[in-house]
Amino acid sequence: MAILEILHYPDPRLRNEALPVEEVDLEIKKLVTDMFETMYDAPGIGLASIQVNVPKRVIVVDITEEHEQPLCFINPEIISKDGEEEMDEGCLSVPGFYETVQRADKIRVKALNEKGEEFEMDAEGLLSVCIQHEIDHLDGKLFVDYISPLKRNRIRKKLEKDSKKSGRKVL
Ligand code: K1U
Ligand code: ZN
Repeated sequence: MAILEILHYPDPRLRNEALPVEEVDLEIKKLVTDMFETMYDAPGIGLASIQVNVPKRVIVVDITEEHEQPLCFINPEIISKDGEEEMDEGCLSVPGFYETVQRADKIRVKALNEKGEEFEMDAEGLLSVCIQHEIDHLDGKLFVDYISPLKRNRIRKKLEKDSKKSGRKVL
């Protein structure tokens, strides 16, 4: 098990598009284990592989306080959407900022689990929003892309300053 480094906006590697997983092998299973550990340690309610600089289509989610509903989605696809929902979103790659984003309220998602088995599930509310946020990461998209350029630039400048102060590499 390992805690992975989470990339911070505006790191350009967050804009990479993740490629489909061909086979759920030991390497992917270890990635899933490490992603859960990293998400719980952060702490967060979701994490996408792109955030730990692995461009493969893997996300993990657990919206419960007690860590009792760990969900892993490999090659996730939203097959239906319904309704609209506005929610304040945060992101482990954009630490310290929360902004309101509008997304679908209900979704049906198809994916492989950590055993490589295909499954479908319905999600609504926070779970639905979190899955949509994580799938956006796999396509190189961040929640700041939904807000005004003015707010986005303020966030970028603040995080660039923080990265320089902390000695984090700014690419
Ligand atoms: O993708 C990420 O960076 C994870 C992100 C997921 C998310 C949060 C809120 C709305 C949509 C997607 C986070 O987990 S940010 C941290 C957070 O929300 C949280 C942390 C601890 C307890 C509860 C929530
Ligand atoms: Zn995020």
